[in-house]
Amino acid sequence: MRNRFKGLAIAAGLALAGLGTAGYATQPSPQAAAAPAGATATAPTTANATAPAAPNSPELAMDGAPVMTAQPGIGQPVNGRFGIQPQVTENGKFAHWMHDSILFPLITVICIFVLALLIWVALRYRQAANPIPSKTSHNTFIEVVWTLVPVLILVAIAIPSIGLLSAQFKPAPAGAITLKAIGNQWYWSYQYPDNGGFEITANMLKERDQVGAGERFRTDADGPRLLATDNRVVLPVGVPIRLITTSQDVIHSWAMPAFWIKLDAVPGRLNETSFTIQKPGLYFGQCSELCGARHAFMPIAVEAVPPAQFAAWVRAKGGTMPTPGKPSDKVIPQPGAEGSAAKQAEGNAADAATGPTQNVTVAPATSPQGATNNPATGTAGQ
Ligand SMILES: [Cu+2]
Repeated sequence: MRNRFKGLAIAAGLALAGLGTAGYATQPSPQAAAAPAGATATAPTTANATAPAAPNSPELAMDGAPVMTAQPGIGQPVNGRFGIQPQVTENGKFAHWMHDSILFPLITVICIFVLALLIWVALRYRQAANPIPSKTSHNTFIEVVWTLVPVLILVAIAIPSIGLLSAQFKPAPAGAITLKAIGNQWYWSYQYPDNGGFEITANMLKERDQVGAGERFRTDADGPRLLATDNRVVLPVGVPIRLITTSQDVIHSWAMPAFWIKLDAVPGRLNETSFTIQKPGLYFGQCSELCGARHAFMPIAVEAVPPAQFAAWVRAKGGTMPTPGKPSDKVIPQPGAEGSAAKQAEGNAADAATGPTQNVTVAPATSPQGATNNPATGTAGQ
């Protein structure tokens, strides 16, 4: 009977999900053709599907394979392991310590204490062992204790907790590099407004048996299944990052467990936080706000590299590095606003014609988007 009910619930869920996708398919979205997973087998192979990866990218080796590969247990989940991923930001380290040293021991002690009380009461005061119950109804001392002790425990937790909360919303300091993450159904696109405003698109890499001939598929060098992306977000180590999120369609959430970051990406709105990555490495995260049929297939891969390598990557993408020491105080335009990335790009190109600025070509990264059928040059964030 329970199984039958479970079956019914699953069937109803699937039916609803089907209705949802049917609705999306009617929209004139560039994703519409790529949305159903099964469609990839029949999708026509576009001309750039077989194009080699950009050879001038410092992220890629000579054969086009990623230079940085995932380390076991770092920046990704591990089979059968409990707990929080190793943290590489200050807030993350503090939160990890708070979880392991305060919250978890406290929860364990309280649970064991309450369970022991319950067992003791059930055994000691059961009818057979205690035929004539006491009529005691008040005990001032015990009542004061069971009010005061929980209050003190909560205050002890609240002090570090509120500190962490405020640290998570601390604005980025001067000299921060801005990363603007834009959620799309169902992939992420990124803009680097402090670096010439170039844009990259990151799609999940499919498995070998899910792509057509000649299309790019995931290898172990790219990262774990469902977490590896075709283009990684590259960020410098030791430099404050201002993360700004927004969305093109529905609410997504940019979540990176190793950075202690989870920031909702809301259409028509900019959310902001900041962090500094302390260790080079490859870190994986996922969209963490239920955003539709392919919610589970829009991973995030961040490659944290030394600042010099970041600068090389920015130049390879056609971007520029901000003047050292100059605060990054650029006003980030709302999506669709007059000063959005494309408009700024025009401005930069005009500067290049007259000023000493170099490498201001803002041609978006051309990467083999054919494998995922997403547009290489989207209108994301416009
Ligand atoms: Cu999403």
